Amino acid sequence: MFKKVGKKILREKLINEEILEIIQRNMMPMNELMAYYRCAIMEVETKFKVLNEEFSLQYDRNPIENIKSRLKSTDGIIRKLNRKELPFSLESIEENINDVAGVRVICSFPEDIYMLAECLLSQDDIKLIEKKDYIKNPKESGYRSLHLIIEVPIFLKNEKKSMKVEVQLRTIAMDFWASLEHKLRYKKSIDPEEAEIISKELIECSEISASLDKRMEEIRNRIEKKC
Ligand code: 0O2
Repeated sequence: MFKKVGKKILREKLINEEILEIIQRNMMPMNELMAYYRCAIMEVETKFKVLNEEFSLQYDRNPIENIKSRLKSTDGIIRKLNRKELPFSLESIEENINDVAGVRVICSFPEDIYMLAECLLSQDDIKLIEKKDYIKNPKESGYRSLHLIIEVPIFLKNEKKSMKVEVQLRTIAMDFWASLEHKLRYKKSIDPEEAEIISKELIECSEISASLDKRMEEIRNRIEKKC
C-alpha cells in the first residue's frame, strides 16, 4: 500500500518537473527578449537625461519635467498580436510590435518637444523608423503627443542588437489630458450617452489646453528675451 502511494508521488513529481522544464525552456527566450527591451529603455532614458543635464548647464533650465518608462506586459503583447492577427513568436514580436519598450518624456513647453526629438534623432546610433506628429495633427479624440519609433543599439557580451523603442514626447498639459481620457476609454461601465458627452468635453479641453501651452510658451520666451 505504502509502496504504491510512494510510486504515485514520485511519478507526479517527475511529471511536474517535466512541465516545469517545458515552461522554463519556452520562458527563457521570452525573458531574454524582455531583458533586451529593458536595456533599450535604459539607453534611451540615459540619452534624454544627458540632454537634460547639458541644457541645465548651458541654459540654466531643464527641458524635461519627467520621464516615465514601461515595458508592455506579456498579456498586452499577446492581445496586440491577436488583434492584428499576427503569429505568436519572438520574431513576430520583434518585427511587428513597436511599443514593447515605451519611453514617455514630459516637457513643460511644446518647443522643447521638437528640440529634444531633433537632438535624439541627430545621434548617429539612432535610427528613425516612424514619426507620428499628433501635436500638429491631433487625433479625433483630441489626443496630442509626438510619437517616434526608433531603433537603438544595445551592447551585449558578444553582440550588438538593435531594439525598437516607442518614444512619446508631450507637455505636462498633454499628459494630464491623456491620463484622464485614458480613464474614460477603459471605463466599461460608463453609460454610452454620458461617454459621448464626456468625449465632446474632452475635445474642447484638449483645445483649451493646447492654447494654454502656447500662451505659456510665449510668456516663457518673453521672459527669456528680457534676461
Ligand atoms: P498604452 O497602455 O499607453 O501602451 P499601434 O496600435 O501602436 O501599432 P497606433 O494605434 O497607430 O498603432 O499607435 P498610436 O496611436 O500611434 O499610439 C498608440 C499609443 O499612443 C497608445 O498606446 C497610447 O499610449 C497613445 N494614444 C494614442 N491615441 C490615444 C488617445 O486617443 N488617447 C490616449 N489617452 N492615448 C492615446 P496603447 O497601446 O493604446 O496603450
